[in-house]
Amino acid sequence: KVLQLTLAVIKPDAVAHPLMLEALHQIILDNNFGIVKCKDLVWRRQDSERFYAEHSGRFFYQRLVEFMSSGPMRAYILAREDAISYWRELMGPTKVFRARFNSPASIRGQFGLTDTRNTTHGSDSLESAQREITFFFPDFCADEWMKKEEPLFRS
Ligand code: DAT
Ligand code: MG
Repeated sequence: KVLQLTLAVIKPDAVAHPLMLEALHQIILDNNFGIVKCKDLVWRRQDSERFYAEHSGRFFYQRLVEFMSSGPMRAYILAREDAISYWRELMGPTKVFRARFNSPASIRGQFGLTDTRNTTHGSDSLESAQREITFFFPDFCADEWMKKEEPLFRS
């Protein structure tokens, strides 16, 4: 098993509720992620469009873009063994109905409101993790960080 970095985002629906934000932050800590970076930010509409360009043309795209630029978000770079798939697993399925009924203990199962307002984002592959980390944290160099910091997470 190797240490991985992933990009996790608490979306505007959850940041709007302090208790939900706190609960999600605690889930990150309870699951043994290292918090490498964390920042609060608000997207302009064009940030939202650029980040979700792969979905342009889908029926939910306008709704998604508007929602993601509707208020503050919190972005994390998280470190853990298998961080990418582990965080995806904690989030649960994209669709709220599936999350509620098939994975009720997952983040989306507990907190998701609709298919769009689904509480969190997580990178889904090594490639998207790299791209998304750079999207949110342009000054962050993963290679440098791995070289310098990995020993801290070995035990
Ligand atoms: P995920 O966020 O699980 O990686 P995705 O990459 O397929 O899911 O889609 C990105 C976001 O777009 C998702 O978090 C919410 C929105 N979305 C996806 N499918 C949707 C749908 N069928 N209806 C409404 N919104 C949707
Ligand atoms: Mg996705």
